[in-house]
Amino acid sequence: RWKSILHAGLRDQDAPTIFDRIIQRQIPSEIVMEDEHVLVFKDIHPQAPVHLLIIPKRRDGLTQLRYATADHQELLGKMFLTAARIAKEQNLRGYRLVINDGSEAQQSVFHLHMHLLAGRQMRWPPG
Ligand code: DGP
Repeated sequence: RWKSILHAGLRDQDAPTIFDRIIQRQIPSEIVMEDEHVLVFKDIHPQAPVHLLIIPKRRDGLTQLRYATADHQELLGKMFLTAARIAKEQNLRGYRLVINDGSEAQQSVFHLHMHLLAGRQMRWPPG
């Protein structure tokens, strides 16, 4: 079955992810903010005192940032503005935004997401 789906032009990672179940409230998560387009919730494996995930509610082909087109421009801008607004609301002194694209970059969930990390001194380069 997957073979025929792949032949239909879909990528193998277009299968639903755990984030769909979070969006649909089929599994619990600590939701910080939600609107029509984006959902923000706490990462289950926090790498900093504040570790949020900002995701589009409709994946719309964005398993990875690399598949972004001009059609996604507004959504991508929305994700950045959401991060900046939350950082302001939570009075974060400094914060880091991360998008892992591809397994070499340690992407594990193939539904575009932006990590917002804060609450501790960051180091550079990241591991
Ligand atoms: P990445 O490695 O960039 O694909 O990040 C995926 C993140 O998703 C990772 O930091 C852990 C988080 N995550 C995975 N499964 C769940 C889950 O069921 N709930 C929550 N809240 N976060 C999850």
